[in-house]
Amino acid sequence: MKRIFVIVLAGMLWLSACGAPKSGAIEASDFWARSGLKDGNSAAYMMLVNGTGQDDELIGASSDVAMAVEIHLSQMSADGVMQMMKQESVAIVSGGELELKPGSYHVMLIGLMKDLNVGDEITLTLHFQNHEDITLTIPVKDAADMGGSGMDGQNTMP
Ligand SMILES: [Cu+2]
Repeated sequence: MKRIFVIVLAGMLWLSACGAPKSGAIEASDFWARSGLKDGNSAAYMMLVNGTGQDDELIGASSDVAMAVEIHLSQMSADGVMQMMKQESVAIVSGGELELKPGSYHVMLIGLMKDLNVGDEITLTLHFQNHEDITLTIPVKDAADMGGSGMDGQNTMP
């Protein structure tokens, strides 16, 4: 019995000592949004790294450049059609990363309030289950220059 207790205690110490490197925050990098026309759609992309030491989830985003902002996942359906599915949340485990990129996860900007031209900047706020909001100033780029064709920015309403 005593021996089991010692093993459990050692295990707890090991877990606490070997957690992921902790920056104490979720950090966003490499963010950009695709250009688009007023009343059309666009999408924003980025890399998110969870250095908080605890699992978290991206649960939404908001921006004043679009009528609605949703988290989407683009996936090829069984019959070969690219589809976008709204995600209620996307997990980012402790020490893990979440890459939002063309043809995969993205922040969908639905119903643009104005043209998004290359060189413009938009403000986007990310919402998490645990972490505080992150507000980013995101440059608008030409998706063709970013190696992303994808369908995320097409004028298909989800
Ligand atoms: Cu989408």
